[in-house]
Amino acid sequence: HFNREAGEKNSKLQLKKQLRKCIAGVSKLRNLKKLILSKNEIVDFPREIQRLVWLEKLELNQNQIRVIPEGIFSHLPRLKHLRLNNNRLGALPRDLAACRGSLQYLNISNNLFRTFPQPVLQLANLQELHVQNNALRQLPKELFQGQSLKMFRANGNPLREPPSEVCAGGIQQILNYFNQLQHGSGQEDKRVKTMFLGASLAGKSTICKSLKQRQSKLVPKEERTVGIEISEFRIDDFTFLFWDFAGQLEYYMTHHVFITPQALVILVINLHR
Ligand SMILES: Nc1nc2c(ncn2[C@@H]2O[C@H](COP(=O)(O)OP(=O)(O)OP(=O)(O)O)[C@@H](O)[C@H]2O)c(=O)[nH]1
Ligand SMILES: [Mg+2]
Repeated sequence: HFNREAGEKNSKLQLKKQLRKCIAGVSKLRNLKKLILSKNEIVDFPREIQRLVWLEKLELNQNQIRVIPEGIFSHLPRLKHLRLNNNRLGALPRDLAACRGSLQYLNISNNLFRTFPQPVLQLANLQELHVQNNALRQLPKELFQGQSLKMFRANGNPLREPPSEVCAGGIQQILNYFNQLQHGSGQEDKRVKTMFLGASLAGKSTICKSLKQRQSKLVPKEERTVGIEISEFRIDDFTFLFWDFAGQLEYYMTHHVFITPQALVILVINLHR
């Protein structure tokens, strides 16, 4: 039970592991600057919080919140510190952007985010961001292009873009990665290793040659491939590095050394057989 008098005296309210689901009346504490509601069993985001316009610090971590409705953060323009970690969130409301001038710390780790929440990109003064242990595959490069972010944690996500290995290196590594993609040394980034694999006499060299000459070009039976024949093939500014493997058994021994994961593989099969 909250009463108004109490609210005018106190600027901080901490209720950990004490309340179950309901904090009705908290908005009477008009002058509240810090509200800590960690480790409760809150399921529905307490809408009353929108009335606490002086709030600077809000902690709702370790609850069971799935959704934050629109229209809360637009009333909290002084919010500096927001902990939402260890909930069931998959998105953030658009009006979080209203905290763009104030919010410095945001923790949304240990939630269910599959895509990066776009409203975070609006937070121009964000210094510390925690997104660990979600289901993020991609991070937007805009996040790292601003000047404010000093500390970023993203471990425990199935990241591919940038790869987890890059993210582990920190903000500077991530920036370098994006910059390299953007200004990549032209040629180098547009080379595709292309491997022609298949049984002996399957028609590998025939397909390889036909692609290069842009017309069907049967390789005579006597012209068996020896080892690996490497050639180039250009389409616009892409260069395909063709690796035409010999199909004869005696060459199989060394092939695995050249078969690399980052490549386009064309498996040739003789359908006639
Ligand atoms: N009719 C027909 N013959 C083909 C075709 N593709 C390949 N051949 C013939 O099949 C034989 C083998 O073709 P290659 O392209 O040399 O096959 P490969 O797999 O490179 O052979 P190795 O390098 O020796 O393993 C040649 O006599 C080709 O002319 C096709 O699509 N149709
Ligand atoms: Mg061949």
